[in-house]
Amino acid sequence: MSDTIFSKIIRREIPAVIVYENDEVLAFRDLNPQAPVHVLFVPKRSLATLNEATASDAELLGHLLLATADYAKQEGFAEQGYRTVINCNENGGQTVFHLHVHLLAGRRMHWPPG
Ligand code: DGP
Repeated sequence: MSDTIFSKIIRREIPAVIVYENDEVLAFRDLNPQAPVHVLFVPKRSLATLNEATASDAELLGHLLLATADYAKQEGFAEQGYRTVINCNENGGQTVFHLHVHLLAGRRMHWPPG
């Protein structure tokens, strides 16, 4: 199990603006926001990258996506739209090796992403 800055946020050892939590998932504002809303959804049980996920993690991955959509609906921007991103390893631009979903909203997104 990887111990990263996100594990420390989950354990409340370092501060973060926590916006959503349930038994499996914690969500907090990204330190370096790329949109008016930029929230990171992390599973409390850490996987370093999406590559480490196995069939036994299917429920956890489901919880991660459901929490993201739940938050978007709760905050009122689900209808207008948003983007979710999972970066994986070097070419994917991953810098923190605790699996996380970026939720970006509050502006029109561009395609293709950079
Ligand atoms: P990624 O590149 O997909 O691994 O995204 C990591 C994100 O984590 C990046 O957008 C910046 C954010 N981040 C890094 N360190 C911290 C931190 O200490 N607190 C918070 N809230 N976000 C962080």
